[in-house]
Amino acid sequence: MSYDVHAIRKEFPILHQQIHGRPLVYLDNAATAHKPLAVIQAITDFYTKDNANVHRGVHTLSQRSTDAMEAVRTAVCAHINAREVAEIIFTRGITDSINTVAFGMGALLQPHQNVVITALEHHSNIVPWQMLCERTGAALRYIPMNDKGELDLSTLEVLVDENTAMVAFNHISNALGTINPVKTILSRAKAVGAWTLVDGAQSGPHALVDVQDWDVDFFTLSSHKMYGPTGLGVLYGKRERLELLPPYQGGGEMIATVTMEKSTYADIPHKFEAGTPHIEGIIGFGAALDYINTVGVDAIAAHEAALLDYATTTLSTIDGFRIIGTAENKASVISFLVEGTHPYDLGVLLDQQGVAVRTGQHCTQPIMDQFCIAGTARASFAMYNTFEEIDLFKAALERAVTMLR
Ligand code: C6P
Repeated sequence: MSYDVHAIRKEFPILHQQIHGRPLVYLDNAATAHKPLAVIQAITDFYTKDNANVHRGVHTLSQRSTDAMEAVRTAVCAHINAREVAEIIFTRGITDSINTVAFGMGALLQPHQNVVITALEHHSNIVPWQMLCERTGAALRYIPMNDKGELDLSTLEVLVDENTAMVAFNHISNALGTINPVKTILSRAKAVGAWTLVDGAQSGPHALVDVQDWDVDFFTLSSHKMYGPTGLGVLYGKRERLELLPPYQGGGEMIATVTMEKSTYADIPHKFEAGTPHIEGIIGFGAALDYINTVGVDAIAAHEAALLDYATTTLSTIDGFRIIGTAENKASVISFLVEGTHPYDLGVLLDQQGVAVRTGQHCTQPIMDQFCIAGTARASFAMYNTFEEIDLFKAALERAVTMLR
């Protein structure tokens, strides 16, 4: 069946509105994606029929809430092909997932060891490792990138050595769209016995990941970038790694026993899920996963790749248009500058014409520093974007540039 983008758009009520008298053209999907009716309905149904705390009650509503939440854990397990459901932990987001691992490694890391990240990371995959290295005296290294925004893997063998405890990097860069050679990096990390973490914030909505095929130790997903609710993420970890990590937060439901002197912890995944979880978010995320799988991740990726090609070609005809991040292997993100204009001004003038893009550093200041720029404007595409919207975006950008020059 051909990809019916107009049928898909009908499922996203937020898209059908005017902004400043113009139809909304939403191109800020790398920041957060919109929610289909199935997700909105699942959350409404939960509060209308089932709302109760989970794992805490014998009453019917609590049982229903618990079953609904645990069904989503099972769905996530299947979606990324984890070995077992207990390896799926619900967190507050990618940031929380990475902090959980980085904090836990504080108990394991030795001062002579090192952690390797890349020059292409979001702040949430830099700062937690800096904090860990400051606490433990370990060194933080990073794999550099070239002028196209691709990682320079010639340095891999030197940087990842027998003292490397962790290699942590993203699958797809949010700032430039670069798709990183995950298996090559993982293979080097495994050769020296290092642990591995892949940040899947930007790949979750666009690519199917098989964590057993990758043989990665930790993998993270963000619900809100996958058409689900905000405030929810997933941390996948291999059982043997999660069992070694101490928990990041203490509280209710993460314990086995508590006395006034000492506590023992529950088994995974509960050891890492202190407090009442984001139940409605998890249930909404389950509906989002169903929705993505019904449309088909491969079909979504093909549609977005076509949008990326079209946008790259058509926007490049604008005088002074420059794409930051021109990797061979790219996802549907275009970070750009236009000569003689500031990205912030472009963002404001595009918004005046109904077009939503993100401007600034995109939480990746080191990337901007390497390109010697203050920031970019960024357009990022999702399953519901159309070729007509790219034409509207181009026309709006041309008008903005004319006004600013
Ligand atoms: N990037 C963007 O506009 P949280 O905020 O925890 O859900 O996700 C953080 C994060 C981590 N890694 C990558 C690669 C990301 O893209 C993000 C979120 C958004 O690019 C918001 S800054």
